Amino acid sequence: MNEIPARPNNLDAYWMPFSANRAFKQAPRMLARAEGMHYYTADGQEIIDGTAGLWCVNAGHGRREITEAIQKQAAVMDYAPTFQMGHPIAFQAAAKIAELTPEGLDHVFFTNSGSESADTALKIALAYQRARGQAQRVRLVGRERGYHGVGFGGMSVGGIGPNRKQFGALLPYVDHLPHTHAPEHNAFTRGLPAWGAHLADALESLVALHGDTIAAVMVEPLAGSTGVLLPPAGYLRRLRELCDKHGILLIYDEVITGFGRIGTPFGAERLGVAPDIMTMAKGLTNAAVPMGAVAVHERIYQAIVEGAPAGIELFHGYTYSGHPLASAAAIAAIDLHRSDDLPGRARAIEGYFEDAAHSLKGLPNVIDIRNFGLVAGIELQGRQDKPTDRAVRVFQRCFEAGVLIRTTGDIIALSPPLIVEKPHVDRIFGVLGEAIRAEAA
Ligand code: PXG
Repeated sequence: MNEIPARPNNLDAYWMPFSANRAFKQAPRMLARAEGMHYYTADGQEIIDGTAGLWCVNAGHGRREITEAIQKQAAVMDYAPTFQMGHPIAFQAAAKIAELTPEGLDHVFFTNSGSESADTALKIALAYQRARGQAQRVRLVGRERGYHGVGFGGMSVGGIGPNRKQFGALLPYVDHLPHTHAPEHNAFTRGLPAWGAHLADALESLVALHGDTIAAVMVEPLAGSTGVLLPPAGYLRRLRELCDKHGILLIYDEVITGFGRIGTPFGAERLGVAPDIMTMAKGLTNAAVPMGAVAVHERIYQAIVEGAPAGIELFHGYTYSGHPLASAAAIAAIDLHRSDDLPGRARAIEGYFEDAAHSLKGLPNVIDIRNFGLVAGIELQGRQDKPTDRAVRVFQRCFEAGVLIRTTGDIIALSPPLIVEKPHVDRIFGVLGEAIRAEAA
């Protein structure tokens, strides 16, 4: 068997995603191995994982139970179609997910990523409105700074300018709510900010403008990749009420908040407001095999499936929807989620994590710190001439010192695996604090 070299000598062929390819290929940073809370570089340097990969390795790296489930399934049946036929493990995985989702969200459509989950959720929302005789509801509403992946639906409903500007006209009939980030009112808040519930009322203005043509609103219950933007207390309740009042579906993108990240299986529970449709990915399989899913309320499934003439009810799906290896990984990951009580572990350490995050207050250029569950955002004052540069350099310093953090703009985001322990928290924030200080010197 050919061994894969830890340091490949041809870096040209791989066009890396969301990366500065030229800079990376000048000074590559290679991760070669992972276990528990750590990555290891090709040189054997230990790097503590402050971000659970990309918000996805919630149970920690290299969990034996998941690896073995994948190996076992690969030996039994590598692949089978799910169009007009089935295999038991996909049904088992769907049932496991449905046990974990909020009441009523009992039907699960499989995808392979968060992006596909976002687009699937939007398509289901449109199909539902049509099925219930509201075909005029063709508009989709997202939120500024929202991230729903990179498909045309998620990108259009998403609200991140740089992710959109290379790609032309995007989807028509899309509008956006204002984002909820208001440091002038909420800087250095611990937990949900008090100011800003009324920002949900912007949906009333959109209804005034567009009448009964809005099909769905999609938001992250807590926005992660755009720099940790928290929902103000009462905001989601208000959004829910307005959606109900106006016949609009509420979709939560739980790709980051799902599977224990904020102390309950899904964000909907901790935040106390349930959606009609929920997307997930990442922690679903602990990222060991790509998989996404969309959980849908009984009412929506019934309207689309029971309401259709005989034959295919929803003209949507992927070759790999319910892939056997991904299904095996999902079942094992959800079993671990329960047996390790990952949401409980996150809750048990979130206070310590919060204190550690806020201990960075007062360091040079730190203009805001915000946190919820095992998510923290530390916002730096960017350099006027070179936005993002300060955070990138802090990232590099941390990496060299053996701590993986994530940056977006001049915001640092932390989201460690939910198995994180106090000494890991001390180390992550200790190294980060030193890096912020050194960068100001
Ligand atoms: N929705 C949300 C809320 C996400 O955070 C996606 C959809 C898309 O998922 P896929 O699997 O298609 O990538 C995401 C992904 C970051 C970062 O640095 C965040 C994501 C992806 C990559 C980097 O914060 N989130």
